[in-house]
Amino acid sequence: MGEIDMVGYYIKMKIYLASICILFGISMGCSVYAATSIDSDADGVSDTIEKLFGTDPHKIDTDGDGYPDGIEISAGFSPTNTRPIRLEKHIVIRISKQQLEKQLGGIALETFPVSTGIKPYSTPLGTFTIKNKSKRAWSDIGKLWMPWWMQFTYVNVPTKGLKTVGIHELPEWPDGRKEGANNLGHPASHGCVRLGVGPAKNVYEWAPMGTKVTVLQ
Ligand SMILES: [Ca+2]
Ligand SMILES: [Ca+2]
Repeated sequence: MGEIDMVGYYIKMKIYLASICILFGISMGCSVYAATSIDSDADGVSDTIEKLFGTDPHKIDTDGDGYPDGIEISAGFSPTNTRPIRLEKHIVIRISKQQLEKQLGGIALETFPVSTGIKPYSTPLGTFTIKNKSKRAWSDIGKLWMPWWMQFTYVNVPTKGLKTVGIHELPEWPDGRKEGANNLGHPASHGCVRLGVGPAKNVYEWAPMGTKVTVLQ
């Protein structure tokens, strides 16, 4: 067993206890990818998504390695291989749809509404990686707080120089005001990608540093 395998098995051990919540149907904050579809084996992954992963929608642990499909997918591992194979995490932002998609191994797990940059501050298109994370970052340019901040690129703002661009929760001002969720679903930011309360923390905790971020028109 190589070093990478050892790390993988250690992580799998750490998530083992969490599998209890799937097996016994106890709500312990497990990720559930079954919101809009049938989940025949109640493992937290819809039949539709199981089909995409090639797992058995009627079997809680398709590869028989002791870890339910839902737990393996939630932790970023292949649910069809007994070895600890990590699948690539990828955040895809579609400006035309004003949506952010969490992909694992090329399969869309969840989609959330966003607000991207309003012209002339359109969110830059391209492929980037998460370069910096902070649970609560301050914007000197916007004079506002950005909860669950994940920077993925820079833009050059005339007279103000380089400005970081990232994904974050609806912003908050020092006087306590917070941007309303009614400003999701259409461009409203100065370049960043805003997520609602809940999805922002979800994506922050799911995506490690270095996660690929692709912004499409
Ligand atoms: Ca299932
Ligand atoms: Ca398994």
